[in-house]
Amino acid sequence: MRVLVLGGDGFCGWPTALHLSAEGWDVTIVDNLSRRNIDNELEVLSLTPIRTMGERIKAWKDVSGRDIGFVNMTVGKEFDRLVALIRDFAPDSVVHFAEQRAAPYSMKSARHKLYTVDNNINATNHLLAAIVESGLDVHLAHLGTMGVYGYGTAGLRIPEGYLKVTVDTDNGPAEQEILFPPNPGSIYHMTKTQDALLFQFYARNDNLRITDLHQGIVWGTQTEQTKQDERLINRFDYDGDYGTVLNRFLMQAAVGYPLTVHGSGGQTRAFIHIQDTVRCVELALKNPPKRGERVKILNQMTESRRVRDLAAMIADKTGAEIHNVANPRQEADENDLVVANDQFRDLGLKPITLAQGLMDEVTDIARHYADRADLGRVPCVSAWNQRRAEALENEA
Ligand code: NAD
Ligand code: USQ
Repeated sequence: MRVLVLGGDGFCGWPTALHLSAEGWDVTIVDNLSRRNIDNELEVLSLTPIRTMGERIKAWKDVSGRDIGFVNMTVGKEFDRLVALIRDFAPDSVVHFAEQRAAPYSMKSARHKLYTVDNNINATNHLLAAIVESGLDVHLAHLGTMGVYGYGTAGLRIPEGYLKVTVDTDNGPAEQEILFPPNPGSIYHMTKTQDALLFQFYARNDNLRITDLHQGIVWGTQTEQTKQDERLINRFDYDGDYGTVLNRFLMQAAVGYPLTVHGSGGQTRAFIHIQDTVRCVELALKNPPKRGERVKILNQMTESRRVRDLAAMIADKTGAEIHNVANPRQEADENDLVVANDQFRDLGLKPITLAQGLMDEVTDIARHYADRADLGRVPCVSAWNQRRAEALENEA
């Protein structure tokens, strides 16, 4: 089985490429290394010492004896090269991680909004059009987000992607399943809701086989493969733009920085460990939709937690202090979140729980590499709007 991993140098993409290679897939990574350039722009480095793509691939060959290919390409800008690559490599599947994925980065300035929309929507549209152009029957698995649902669903158990509604017709009420109404909380999340429309269109118009994985916030760093050699280590983002909440709290606890809870911390979010991410992608690739079927949508998350409860759990285990700081985001202070994830459980996923993995992450990664941290990069300074910017200034 052959697979292209678009965005395979990133936090989720690199361990996925290794996992699929270890499982016997013939893997080629496509990435333009834009994430590494954004580190240069933001003047911050991954907490873990990630190696160059060349060193990573060589280390994997040393450890496993297996080859992984690499193509440096901007998906969304080099259409003819992309079509040629799909025709030459003839993948069974493409996994699409190649998007700008940080909500705070997407809200930093007008330029960052434009870049995120341009990069993400063009990447997805080029990929879909290229698969059609190639004439091959390629299954596309895209990494989407739980954030497409929004966080004000008033206790509704979020179904896997589609919503059952009753509509009035001339013959009386009729049931329909519609794409869940999009309710994005940032420009980044908005690009994912646009992706969903592109998928719906191409699946119906061109019979493309597409799976959209609505993933929660990924935590952890290492997988079975990235642990095998320090040269394979995965990236760990802790800065105010790219660091996600749980990994930030773990790093903050390790370096003695008070945990930065935004507002009351009543925001409830969905989480998944990176090891489960790579397993879910493999399960999705092994269980594609049939040609002519609608887009298969799965909720790729394993636990929902409130931000303040996460902070309390980590403080309890580590003795870290908690600071409630002004929230730079325009978001609900308190929300409930109940999510259906039956499909992955039915496919055999046995999730890693927060209770099992948290302390390993603090000691093996966050404390181990603490001296690489630049504490000046920890605060979240990207404000969603003028009102939020003023709140941050007043607090400073
Ligand atoms: P990441 O930024 O670490 O990796 C993305 C990779 O894609 C980077 O290596 C980057 O260089 C590459 N890339 C971006 N645009 C590209 C383009 N136009 N052409 C070629 N390469 C390009 O992000 P991640 O955390 O690995 O996330 C991967 C995907 O998973 C994203 O689409 C994100 O929306 C989704 N996701 C991530 C999380 C999370 O918590 N990290 C949660 C849910 C969903
Ligand atoms: N938060 C804090 N303190 C912090 C950082 C964040 O309280 O120091 C809060 C935020 O205000 C927010 C919540 O934690 O309410 C989650 O923030 P996050 O940065 O961890 O996650 P988010 O911006 O939603 O984005 C991340 C990934 C994105 C993915 C998304 C999945 O960067 O790629 O799509 O998680 S989900 O949240 O399910 O939409």
